[in-house]
Amino acid sequence: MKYLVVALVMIYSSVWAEDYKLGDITVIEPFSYSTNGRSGAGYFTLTNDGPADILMAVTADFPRVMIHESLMQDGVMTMQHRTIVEVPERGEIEFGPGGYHVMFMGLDEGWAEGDEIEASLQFKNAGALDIKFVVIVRP
Ligand SMILES: [Cu+2]
Repeated sequence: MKYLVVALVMIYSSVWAEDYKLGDITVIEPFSYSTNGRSGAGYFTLTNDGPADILMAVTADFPRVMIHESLMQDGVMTMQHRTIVEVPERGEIEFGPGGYHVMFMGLDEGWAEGDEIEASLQFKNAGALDIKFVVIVRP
């Protein structure tokens, strides 16, 4: 029974999530939450098995795409624009709710579960990595 559960979990996670690799950099399971609004956010875990690199930009087919970091300031959650994100040598960066995220602005229509949002991560050393954020329902 235990093995069946493990197998089902593995099948489930492989349906919506994919990893993307470029040299020493791996972007794990990029995802977004469904939205009816004019903006959406993208999340992933990024690991680096090599020397330090810099995430210089994220590009996608929306009017504005930025890297943001959510921070608590005087008890209020604010979003700050980050022009770059340093990727430490043999390190890991978490893009997730309440922290770093890719902000997509000026959406024509919302995102629904199962949509795939194409984007490209531009690294200073590694180059460009095309990924897809899979849209899931906010838990
Ligand atoms: Cu933001």
